[in-house]
Amino acid sequence: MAEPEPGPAEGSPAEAASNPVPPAPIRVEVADAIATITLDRPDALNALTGPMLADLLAAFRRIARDRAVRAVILTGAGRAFCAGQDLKERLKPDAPPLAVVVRERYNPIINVMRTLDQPIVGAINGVAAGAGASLAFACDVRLAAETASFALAFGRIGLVPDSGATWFLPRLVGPARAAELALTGAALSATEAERLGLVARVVPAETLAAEARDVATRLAALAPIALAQTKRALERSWSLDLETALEEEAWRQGIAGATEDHAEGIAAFAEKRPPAFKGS
Ligand code: T3D
Repeated sequence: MAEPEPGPAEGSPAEAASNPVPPAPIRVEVADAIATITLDRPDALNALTGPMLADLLAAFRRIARDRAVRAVILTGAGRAFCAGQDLKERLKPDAPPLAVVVRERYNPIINVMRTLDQPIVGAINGVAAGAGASLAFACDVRLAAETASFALAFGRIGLVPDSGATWFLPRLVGPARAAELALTGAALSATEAERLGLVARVVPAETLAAEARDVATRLAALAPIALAQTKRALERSWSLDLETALEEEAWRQGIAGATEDHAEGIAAFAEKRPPAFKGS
């Protein structure tokens, strides 16, 4: 009897090639200075697995270093934006402790999003639940499809809102509504989210991608250093008194005012033409 053909040695490049690890479902497409990140696991409502979170963090870190990218769009494939942590992954016997997961997988993503120089447009195409809602809150500008909804679903599985949810929500909608939403986990429709100021605008589902692209295109045409400083000033404002905020604005204006882009902006205004900002 013939012996079976020996396979490639375990762990060898040949074995890796014959058993390729399926790519983590994060899609990143860069075009016209806009990076579009799509959470692409529609059958599980884009629930986040460990490899997905690692890829999402890597994608944001790459974008942070890429001066050719001037704006980012974050969206989900299919009918959901993101249903938060993949709960089935949590059932695995080797699932890491929750505090470790939050500290090592989620928090770095929220931190990189909030410190990114480039503005992030969240195109919230469907339900954003649990950490999926937190990802949406961490975007700079949120557009929601009529079909979108938000739910701090943590309480229903005996958890505490995380990934920045308890920090963003009171700042976005005020303490009273934040407490209600965080404690009850009640779903918020796109229309209610707009009324509360949680999203900038609600648009028909079929035009969401185009509208998000339009906002990102306008942001990508602006002066990158001024945009980055604006993001930082807004972020810092929460923890500053007015006097310090005024001083920080003056300091940031000094930075923006010393850029070639500012000179270009003034020249373009005088010459009645659109400015061509270079990020310098
Ligand atoms: O490690 C850690 O846990 C720390 C980090 C925690 C942060 C968190 O995000 S905790 C919160 C986790 N998320 C949730 O609790 C939300 C769970 N999902 C839902 O409550 C519902 O799916 C939705 C309200 C989002 C949508 O409901 P519905 O009726 O439109 O859809 P569905 O039928 O429930 O889901 C469709 C499929 O997606 C279904 O798969 P199946 O059964 O057809 O094969 C469902 O299991 C799957 N899915 C939805 N959410 C998740 C999920 N699979 C894994 N994990 C999910 N979070």
